[in-house]
Amino acid sequence: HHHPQRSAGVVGAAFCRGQSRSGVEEGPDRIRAAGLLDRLQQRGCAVKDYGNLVFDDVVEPSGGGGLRSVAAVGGANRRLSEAMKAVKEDGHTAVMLGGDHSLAIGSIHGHAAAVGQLSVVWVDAHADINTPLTTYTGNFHGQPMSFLLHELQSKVPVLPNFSWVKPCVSAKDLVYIGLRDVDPAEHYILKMLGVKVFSISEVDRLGIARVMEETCDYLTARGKKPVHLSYDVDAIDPSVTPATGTPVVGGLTYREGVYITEHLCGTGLLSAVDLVEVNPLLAKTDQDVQSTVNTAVDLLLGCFGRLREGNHPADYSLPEP
Ligand code: 5AB
Ligand code: MN
Ligand code: MN
Ligand code: MN
Repeated sequence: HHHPQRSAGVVGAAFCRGQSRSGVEEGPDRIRAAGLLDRLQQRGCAVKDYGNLVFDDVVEPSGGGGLRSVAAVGGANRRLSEAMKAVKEDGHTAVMLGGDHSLAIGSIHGHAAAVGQLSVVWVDAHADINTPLTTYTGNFHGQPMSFLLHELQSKVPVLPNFSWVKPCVSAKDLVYIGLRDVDPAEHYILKMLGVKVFSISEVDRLGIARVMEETCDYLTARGKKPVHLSYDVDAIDPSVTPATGTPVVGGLTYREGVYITEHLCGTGLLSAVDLVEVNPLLAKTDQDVQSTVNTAVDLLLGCFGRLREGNHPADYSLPEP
């Protein structure tokens, strides 16, 4: 059967237990309420909304070793992995609306389960590559990449509700953009594995256009693989996206942030995107919430072909006088 060239399969993951601040679970509904689905459809993009996942109530085992909500995070990501796999098997470009960034475990795992080897572009102020043994906050939203990388498998203990997770990404298929708050252990891991990083300093030095060219050259040098874009809104400067749990000064501009999505869309390789860490309860004003949510929508529209130069339908014709 036929799948349209570009369709969005949207999964909401209203989950906050990968970190400590409530409100990030409102992300999916706030992003929908800002008109994401309508605006994709107006652009001629077919949309299927899979709704918000229902997560089991989980009783945490005692102990836990300082890790927050380990069984809940493992269980939620298992469900999300199955959902993302199904969205990909239905032929869509998958959109995972978070929720906190621990959800990248299930999102990327499910994506890889459906399509095989992936490239991952991780846009974030943070590297989110702590292991459960290096984290000093205990928050899983700072750890997802450690569960996904083949190269870190021997450093990651098996945790309650995590035994289903199989590493599925190679370090050479991962590129970071926007980093500016990296823990010492994370910095060590990035250097040890030789991960390609365009920190915010490289964005300053090279400009975002060259960063994106080099990102795509690097990832496609060993063959073109489907791209998973994992976009944390805290990559963008907090003056633009203040409603987020771990803001860091000196981030990407709105224009740099959107450019990343336009460029990746233009490669034709974008296969799934996460949009995470929108927390409407952490803004001081409603305008701050709107700015954050509207930016999230614009990033997603960029992933589906919206160009700031303008667009027109392929069958457009001028009215005759
Ligand atoms: B986010 C920190 N490195 O491990 C940690 O927002 C922050 O998904 C993680 O990027 C930030 O808790 C997680 C200190
Ligand atoms: Mn099908
Ligand atoms: Mn993150
Ligand atoms: Mn972050």
